[in-house]
Amino acid sequence: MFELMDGFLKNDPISLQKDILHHVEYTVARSRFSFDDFEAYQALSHSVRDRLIERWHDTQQHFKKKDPKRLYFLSLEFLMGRSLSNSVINLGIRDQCAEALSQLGFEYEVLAEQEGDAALGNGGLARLSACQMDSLATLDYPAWGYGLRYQYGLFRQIILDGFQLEQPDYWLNFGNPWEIERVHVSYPVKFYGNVKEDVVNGKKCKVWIPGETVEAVAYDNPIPGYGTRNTINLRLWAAKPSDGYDIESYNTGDYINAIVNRQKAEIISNVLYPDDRSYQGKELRLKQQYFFVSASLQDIIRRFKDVHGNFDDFPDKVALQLNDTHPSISIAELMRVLLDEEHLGWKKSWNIVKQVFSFTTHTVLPEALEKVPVDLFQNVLPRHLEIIYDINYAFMEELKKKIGQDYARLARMSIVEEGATKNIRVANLSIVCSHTVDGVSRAHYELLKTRVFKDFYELWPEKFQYKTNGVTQRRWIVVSNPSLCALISKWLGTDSWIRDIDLLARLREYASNSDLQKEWMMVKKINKMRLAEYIETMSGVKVSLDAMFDVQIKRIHEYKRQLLNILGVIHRYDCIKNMDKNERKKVVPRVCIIGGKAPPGYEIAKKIIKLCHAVAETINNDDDVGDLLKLVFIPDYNVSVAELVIPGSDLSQHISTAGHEASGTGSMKFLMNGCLLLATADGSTNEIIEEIGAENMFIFGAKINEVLTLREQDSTVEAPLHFVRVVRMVREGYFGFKDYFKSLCDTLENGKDFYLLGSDFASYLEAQAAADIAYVDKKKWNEMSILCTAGSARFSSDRTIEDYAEKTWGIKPCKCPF
Ligand code: 26Q
Repeated sequence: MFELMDGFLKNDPISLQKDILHHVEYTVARSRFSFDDFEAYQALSHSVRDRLIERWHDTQQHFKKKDPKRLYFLSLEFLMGRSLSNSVINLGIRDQCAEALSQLGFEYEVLAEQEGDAALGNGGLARLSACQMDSLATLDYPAWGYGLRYQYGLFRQIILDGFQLEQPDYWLNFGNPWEIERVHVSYPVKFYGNVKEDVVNGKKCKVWIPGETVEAVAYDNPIPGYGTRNTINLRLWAAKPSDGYDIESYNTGDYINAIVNRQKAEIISNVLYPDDRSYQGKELRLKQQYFFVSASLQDIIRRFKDVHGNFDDFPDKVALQLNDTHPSISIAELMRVLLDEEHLGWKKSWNIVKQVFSFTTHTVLPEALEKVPVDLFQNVLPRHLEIIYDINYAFMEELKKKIGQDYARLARMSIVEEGATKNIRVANLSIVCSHTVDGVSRAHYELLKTRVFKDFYELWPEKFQYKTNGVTQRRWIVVSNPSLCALISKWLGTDSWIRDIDLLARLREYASNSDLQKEWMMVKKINKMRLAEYIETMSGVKVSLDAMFDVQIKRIHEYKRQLLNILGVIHRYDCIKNMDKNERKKVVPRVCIIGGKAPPGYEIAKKIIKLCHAVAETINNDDDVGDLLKLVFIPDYNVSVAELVIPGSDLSQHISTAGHEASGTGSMKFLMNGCLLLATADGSTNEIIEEIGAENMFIFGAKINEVLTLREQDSTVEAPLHFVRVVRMVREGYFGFKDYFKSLCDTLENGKDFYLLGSDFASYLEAQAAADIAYVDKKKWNEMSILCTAGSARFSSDRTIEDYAEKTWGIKPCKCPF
């Protein structure tokens, strides 16, 4: 049935069509004469997947033959979004698929929309992992991703009467054609129990007698590179009961209960924890971390041992990347395997461990650093706790030699935090045991050196680096904005920028060209139309395409200051209401769009969502204001919603209190799509300013080094009148729900304005006014917009990954021949 070319599946429309029909009949099991959009999506996906599998096999075969140093990217979160649209682009078969389908009476775009998002992550960190996997594949690096196959991804956000409700995301309900279940790739993972002394080969050693075993089963997700045959693997682990699980119950004859108990093993990979940086020390979370790390290391060591007789070459063949502290228990696990199973002795094991790990932190706040109570550790992973104590002892001894008896500093740097409850400081463990510690932007790196990890920086300055985050232009331009993609390629005379992003800079030459500007504006209009339709379906609000689409989409958090945005909208509304007819003629119409999920237990964040709805209700129903101002909340923000919203935005907001956003990557996606930025000088914004110039952005607010002083002054300095007025409107019930919003208003007044909304308010309004003025001058605005795209090259994850490969991981491309 399948048409082969040189032994490979062919990619012409006729061959694709045959494959689709084959899968309709034999995989989806529907009649080839009658199948619906979803079934067509399934059949198309299976046809694409077949092609991915071929490339996957060839790539793995090639890696095996060449045996290069491999990178293993360990992350508890990957936000992959949809796979079909991304795969057909990276395989270069989008048009062929569209043609094959159209002859069958289906539209490619409609089918692509059938797919739900794979949402196995929370936000920035998780989407970054996905972008980096795309770059690793495209740049031919011999890399693997490892993570957890949660049955429930990030919760779905439902809005009821303006309040956020969370619903489970049972994303596997309709099957997942993008994964390959490997029933034979499974490893036992052990928990609990105790540690005994033993003698092996005449030497004393420790033996862990675990109390529970759970099986980790591999699910492989092929990640295709663009313009290359290389297709790498994202291996996600699912928990299954092991044969040895709860043998006791069988022996006591309680068969039914024994089966019920067995199923409990699966809980480990059931659900993704919503990002709650203050939510720590939960047993299930620790078990998730160890489960995926233990299975991954068994897999990695097995692969290494297939080729190598001893561990001498391990650091030359294996790089282990810790995506934040979440997988850091792998340090103790590798040490345990080398010590207790391979019997290499402490010195040799430690020498290996300290050469293989690199650690990237995504946090700014010291209080957000992960801690695990020692009691919990002792119970779940007793042998690992011992090893961590031993590592800490050696570290403390070494440190004393260097810094003497500075007990305060020793206590701060210790991996073990003493106190009422003793804790393991996972970040300290990660720094001590990694050869490199990376920040995610230059500003973040400066904060790490001077505040968060100051003591460690002074001890080991050479360990600290940064790699400014980046995003993949494949998903964020080619997949999500096909019209812009075509326009860029037309003007550059090539589509090579899709692999070689630096070429984008050549657009600068044409930034003031009126022909390009006209076409640029047309593309924006098409994308705004698509977004306007979506807004109308989701919220019932009709918006004018002439209005400036002003967007803030990201997780809801006080530090990201969606509240500042909403207060700004209230101010705008208040101003319009007080204008006469003539003044109103000068107003630049705005559609303010906010979207994002609040962590389920974060009360204030949830109130911000409700406030947005309450204000929207008032404004959108005020005929007196009409198209001059609209406010809409886009529910259930996720990767595919972002793909729709970003290309249709004119202005986007990245307005965190300076010093709080480690990097921010949303801004980079908007930048690539020619959307102007209204931003504080936080995270990666400073680097964006360097690339495109402050004159092409709307920058406002306190700088990182001013924030601490402002905070001290906050109780003494009076907030500006405009600010006091809009907060009072909320407090006094102008938008209803007076009692409900009281605690929200309390976070802004009486010296409690920790995130400095009051002190930044005036300059925020100025930046907004500057954006209004710029928008009126269409020529100028278009030029700025083109310069945004042209200046976005530095923010491609291709650049980030090449940097990591060279400076942190020491890996080289390993290209699979076509
Ligand atoms: C912690 C404990 C228990 C449960 C969950 C968590 C948890 C989960 C996810 C803590 C943090 C996260 C995610 C953090 C994150 O996304 N950070 C963002 O990372 C981006 C990529 O580097 C940066 O651009 C953002 O600035 C940063 O906020």
